[in-house]
Amino acid sequence: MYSHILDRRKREPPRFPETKTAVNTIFASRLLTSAGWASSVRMHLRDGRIASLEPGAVAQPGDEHHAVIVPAMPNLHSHAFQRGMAGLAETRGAAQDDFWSWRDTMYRFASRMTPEQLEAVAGQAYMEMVESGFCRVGEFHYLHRDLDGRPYADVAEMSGRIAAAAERTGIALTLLPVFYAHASFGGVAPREHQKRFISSVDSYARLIERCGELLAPLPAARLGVAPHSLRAVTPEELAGVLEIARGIGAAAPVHIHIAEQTGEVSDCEAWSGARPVRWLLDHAPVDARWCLVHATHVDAGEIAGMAAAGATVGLCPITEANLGDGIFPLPEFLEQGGVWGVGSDSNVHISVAAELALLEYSQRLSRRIRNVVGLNGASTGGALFQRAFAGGGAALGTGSTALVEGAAADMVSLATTEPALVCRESDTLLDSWIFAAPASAVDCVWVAGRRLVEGGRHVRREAIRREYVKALKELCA
Ligand code: NGQ
Ligand code: ZN
Repeated sequence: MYSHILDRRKREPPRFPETKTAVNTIFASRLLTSAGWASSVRMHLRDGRIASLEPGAVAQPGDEHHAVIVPAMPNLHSHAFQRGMAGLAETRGAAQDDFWSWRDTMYRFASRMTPEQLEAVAGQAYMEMVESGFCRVGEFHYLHRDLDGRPYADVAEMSGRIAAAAERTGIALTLLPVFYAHASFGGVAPREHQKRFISSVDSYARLIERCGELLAPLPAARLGVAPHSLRAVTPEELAGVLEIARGIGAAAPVHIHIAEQTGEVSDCEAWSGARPVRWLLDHAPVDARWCLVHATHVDAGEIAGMAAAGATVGLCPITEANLGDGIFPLPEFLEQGGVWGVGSDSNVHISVAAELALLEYSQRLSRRIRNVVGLNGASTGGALFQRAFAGGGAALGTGSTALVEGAAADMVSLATTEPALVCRESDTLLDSWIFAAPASAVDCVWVAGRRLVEGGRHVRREAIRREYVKALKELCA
């Protein structure tokens, strides 16, 4: 039961005694603002926000000095529990391995996880996210029921564990409780290994209500809805979920997995006569609140439709590569002005820089050209970073939180002593971080003004790791 977490919160609001939380002044030699790079910037932080930004300033005694500060990145799609099985599905089975055989392994892992273990595994995943430069996670959370598929006494027991892990690590949370009801298109009954995921529209309404209560003490948290996929949700259920989303608020994010696999596209065509993205655009009010996760297999009309709707495409390059999904037609989507962000999805490897590098590299490999995402004369790292940042904010319900006065102080300082970053300036810093630097290029990370990472290490790393090791030993016993 997560009620102990709620009770504890009531007594003692979330805080990080390990970090400075009061007024704080930072001096950055170079800082990436919404208007581009600024030099010699003094920044005052207050109550988790940037109270003032003064470029061209002179450092004052007591200022905390950093060479380079950039915004921290939103991670728009995660299944935190899957961090615990990273590397455990890399042996080919008797038949040809694919997404669906990986999913069987993942289901077996999910079927054993207790609430305590979920909290510990999510804690490790979120800590690694923050250490790599992510400030916020969109948790697409679907492990709702107990090991036998019965509802927990509290419908939001497992969601509470996700919130507790976010609180423990300091990452900002956009919780996306998943609605899941069927094994395939046309309302096929769920399989045995899907029994922990299942909701009815009524039980989902109760879940969303409880999640709202649960997130209330976390000032940066957001709540959205997540119909899992067109495979798992009937059109009637989708309408019910969207009705529930209206109860959260007009701007509540709506996330859905879509068109990740060619098998999913052909099944959707067999069911409806239309491809998945086409079906969705024709039957749902897709707009800027929506995040279409993967959208790997799309034709020209679907690309134009997604861009025109203003939806964010949620690209998860490392997971999509790991699962053999395919390659999103990014150049064509960019031509239409499409919005996209990145997610770490299966969390097989957690890294802001590696997600962005692989996104660009998969395009280079398939198109046999270079600098695909960059505009003429502009840095590719700069373009990748700015676009992923804007799309992530749009998808997670925060809008752009670029480093400007009044914005949340969610930021990363880069270690310019890192050989890969020596003699790099402005956007070539981003190019060199993304394409050329090791993980140690991240020095400090602040979320809501709290310095959670120092010298590349989360301030709670040891304790969080201990809890993770204990949970993994239990799960692997
Ligand atoms: C998930 N993951 O929900 O964790 C899915 C697998 C499914 C990805 N699609 C389950 N990458 O899609 O049916
Ligand atoms: Zn996913």
